[in-house]
Amino acid sequence: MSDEMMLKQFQSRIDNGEKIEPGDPMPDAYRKTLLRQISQHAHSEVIGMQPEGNWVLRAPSLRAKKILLAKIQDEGGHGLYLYSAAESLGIDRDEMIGQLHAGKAKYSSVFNYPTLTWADIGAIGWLVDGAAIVNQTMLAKCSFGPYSRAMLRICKEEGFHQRQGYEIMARMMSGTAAQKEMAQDAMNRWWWPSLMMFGPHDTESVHSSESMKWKIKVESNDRLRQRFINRTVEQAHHIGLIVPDPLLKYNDQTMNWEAGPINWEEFYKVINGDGPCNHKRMLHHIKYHREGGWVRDAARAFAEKQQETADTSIY
Ligand code: FAQ
Repeated sequence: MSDEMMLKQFQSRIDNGEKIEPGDPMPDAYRKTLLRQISQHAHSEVIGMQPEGNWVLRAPSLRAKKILLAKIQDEGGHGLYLYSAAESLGIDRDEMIGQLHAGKAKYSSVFNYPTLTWADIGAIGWLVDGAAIVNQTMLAKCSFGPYSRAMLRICKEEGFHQRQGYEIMARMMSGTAAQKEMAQDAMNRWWWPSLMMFGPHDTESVHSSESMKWKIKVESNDRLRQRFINRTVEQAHHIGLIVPDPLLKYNDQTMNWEAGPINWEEFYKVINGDGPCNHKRMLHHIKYHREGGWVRDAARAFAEKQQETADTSIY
C-alpha cells in the first residue's frame, strides 16, 4: 500500500472515532507527537511531586499530612500509567528519563514555581489539579487507546485532589486575617502559572493543528483555558478570594469571564529552563534517580529470576 493510501486510511479511522492501538499502523509523525506529549505529561506528574513534597513534614495536622501523602503518591502512580502508555509505542522508560535529564523533554511549566506557605498546597490542588482536570477530561477522548484509558483513571483521582485543595483554601478563607492573607497571596502567585499550563494561544501553538487533525487533542489550548477560567473565577468569588487580574471582566454576550493578557515572556523563559525552580527540580530528580539505581537493579534481577524459574518449570 502506498504511503498516501495508508495516511488516508489512518485519517478515516480517526474521523470515524476509532481508537488507535499500539500495534496498529500509524504515521511516524503521529507516533512522535504522542511520545513527546505523553512523556512530557508523565514527567510533569513526577516532577509535580516535588513542590508538594516540600510540605509533607510541615503539614498543619495529621489529617492534612495523610491527605497530602496520599495525593503525592497518586501523582507518582499517574506518572507510571503515563510512562507505560508511552512504552506501548516502543520507547523505554530509561530513554525517556534520559531525555528529561538532558533537557530534551519538557515538563509542565507550573512545577517550576516554589511552594512558600501551606496555602500553596491548597492552591496547587485547587488551581493546578483543576487546570489538569479540564485538560485531561479532553485527553480522555483522544484517539490513542492507552493514553485515553490512562486519562479516565487519572481524572477520577484528580477530582479528589482538586476538592482537597479547594477545602484548604476555603478553610483558610474562613480563618484568621493572617490565614486569609496567606490564601490570597497563594492565589496571587499561582493564578497566572495555572493559566499558562494550557500552553500558548491557539494562534501561536506549534502542534495544535496537526494534533487536532489526529485527535491527539480534541479541543484547543484557548478553549480549555477559557473553560478553566469560567469555573475557577466563580469558585474564587464564592470563598472571598480576589482573582489577581485587574482586567478580568464578565462578558454577558459570550457568558465568559475574559482575562487580561498573559505574560508570555515569563512562560517561554520558564519552559526554556530559566524559571524560579527549574534548576532545583532537575538536580533533585537526577540525584534521587541515581541514588535509586540499586532499587531498579534489584527489581530487574528479581524479575529475571522469576522468569528463569518460570522457564525451567515448563520442563
Ligand atoms: N509547560 O504547540 P503547543 C498535573 C510547550 S499534570 C511546558 O501548544 P502542545 C497533575 C509544548 O510542549 C500537568 N511546556 O504544544 C499534577 C511545545 O514545546 P515542544 C501536565 C509547554 O503539545 C498536579 C510548545 O510549548 N499536563 O498537573 C506548556 O500541542 C499537581 C508549543 O506548545 C500535561 O502535560 C507548558 N504548560 O500543547 C501533578 C497535559 N505548554 O514540545 C502534581 C498533556 C506548551 O515542541 C501535582 N499535554 N508547552 O518543545 C498537553 O495537553 C499539551 O502538551 C499542552 C501543549 C496543552 C501542554
